Amino acid sequence: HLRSASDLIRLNQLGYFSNTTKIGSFVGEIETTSFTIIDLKTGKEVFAGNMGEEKPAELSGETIRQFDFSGLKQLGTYQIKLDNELYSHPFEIGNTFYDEALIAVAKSYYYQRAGSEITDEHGGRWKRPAGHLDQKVEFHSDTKKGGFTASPKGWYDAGDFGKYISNGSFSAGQLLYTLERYPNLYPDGSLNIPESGNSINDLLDEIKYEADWIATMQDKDGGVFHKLTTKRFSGAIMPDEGDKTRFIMPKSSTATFDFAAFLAKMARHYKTHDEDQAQKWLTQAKKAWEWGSQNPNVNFKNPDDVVTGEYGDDDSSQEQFWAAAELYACTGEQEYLNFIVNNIPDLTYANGDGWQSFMRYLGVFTLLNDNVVLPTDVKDMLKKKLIVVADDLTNRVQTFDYQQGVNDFQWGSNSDVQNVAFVIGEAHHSSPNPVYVDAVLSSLNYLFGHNGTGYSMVTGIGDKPPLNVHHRHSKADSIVDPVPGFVCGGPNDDRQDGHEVDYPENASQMHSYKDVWESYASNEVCLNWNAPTPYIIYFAIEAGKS
Ligand code: G3I
Ligand code: 9MR
Repeated sequence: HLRSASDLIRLNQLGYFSNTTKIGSFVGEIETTSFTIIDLKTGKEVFAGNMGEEKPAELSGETIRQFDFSGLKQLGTYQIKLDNELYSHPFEIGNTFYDEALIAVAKSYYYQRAGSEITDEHGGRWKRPAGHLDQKVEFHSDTKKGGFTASPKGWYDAGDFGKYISNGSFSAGQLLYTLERYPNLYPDGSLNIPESGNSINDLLDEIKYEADWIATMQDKDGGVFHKLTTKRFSGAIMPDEGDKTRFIMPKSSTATFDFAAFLAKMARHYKTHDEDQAQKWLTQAKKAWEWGSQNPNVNFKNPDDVVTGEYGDDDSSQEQFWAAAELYACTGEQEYLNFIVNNIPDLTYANGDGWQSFMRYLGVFTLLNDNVVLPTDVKDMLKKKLIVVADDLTNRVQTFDYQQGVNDFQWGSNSDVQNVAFVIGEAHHSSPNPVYVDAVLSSLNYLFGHNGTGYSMVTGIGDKPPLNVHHRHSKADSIVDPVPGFVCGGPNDDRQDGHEVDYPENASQMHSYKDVWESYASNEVCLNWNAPTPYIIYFAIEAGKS
């Protein structure tokens, strides 16, 4: 009984849980104020309701009416129907509709492996030869080192083939935190990667592939090189076709602290599997901390002949706080505790808070873990601050057009929406509140189609996912479907690619998105945009059960 879907009805294209709130939106003008829901198995109407008042959705520049169908609890597959002519994307009411996405968003990291063949067994249609072995990488002249070093493995950052320490550490750290919260997520065998069957958690195995690269990026003095990239971006080629020289770029304070934080965290997670390896990482992390503490203002700027991603950030204090938190959690040493109590960060969320500032939350989450011993007043204060910011974020979610936490859409806005949900999710673990659950669920609704673009924002997932992401191997292989499981950047009001992309005239913030390869500013994929996703999907699955 499936009818073709209209883009004017926006909802979570995967589904809704039986007992949670269910909201969708209709965009545009229509005579009717009522809606019905059709059961696709029988073709029968099983639910009827009235849409809410028309309201201007400023961020998308549209008029929308929202409708609430929380009353429909019967498991099944459905379409919303309006005025006998418009049908929504099909969606489920059930318990398993997130299962495929949960696997895909973590599996995406395997597909990003540098220096590794993607095999038929583990990669299916997206198998490919290894690219960028990085066994002999040249030091850029600005490092003043000369010569070469081996820096293999790790994940490609995004749609490009660079490897960037800040973003790699931050993303891997957020994934590790997810395992701290949900240790049973992605057990051995669940991701079908080459390490499956070694009795170690599959996501942890995947993260180790990144850790092995990250650990190569430290200089003898403890400082950490910012990135490993070519001088310019390549065209849309397959990884194994890259033939331009790759360079180790100069050191930075942010990369050094991110490295320290991540490797300390990794050491903690890996101790039971390989004590020696864990000890090596911890030693490296401590050395990085020392260098960073003595050199907190070495800000990275691209050398004159380099244009690849800068990941510039002139304030390393958030990274340093995160590093102190992880090193303290590992060692219990006074030096790190002193830093923490003297540098408690402001957790207030501000528009534009992106990857540069999210690390402070990671530090706080680590410190709030029951196993981490802190003076009681410090722990209480951190908890209070977390609740204050979560209440503010929840309020934002409830206020903005499609119940998403963001009203200022910049590069990678989909990650901002998710990181807001992540913080709210952590507040819920600290102080359970049904309002927090609703806010996380509605952020996921946004991600999977209840938004101003009408797309489910994850490749291969949902009825209308992006097909033309800015991801070089997805573009260069001859397969129509992009490599699955990637969250694309999402609406970006700055439209830095505007000279190449035909955005709608006077595009609103939410319409500053285009599913075309050229749109690197709205439709690229990136490690850190996928990093919050496993957590929030799993949070939702747990919430849906109760
Ligand atoms: O912070 C300012 C904000 O204060 C201002 O209001 C706003 C409006 O112009 O701009 C904000 O800065 C933006 C910054 O992202 C915020 O994070 C810059 O304009 C914007 O150009 C910058 O984009 C970064 C982009 O690289 C270009 O350098 C993204 O954050 C970053 O995620 C992205 O990362 C790239 C890597 O460089 C290369 N690999 C792919 C990856 C994903 O696209
Ligand atoms: O393709 C590049 C993408 O991977 C980067 O994230 C992005 C931002 O640094 O830049 C893209 O490259 C574009 C370049 O910055 C400007 N000219 C067009 C390039 C894409 O075709």
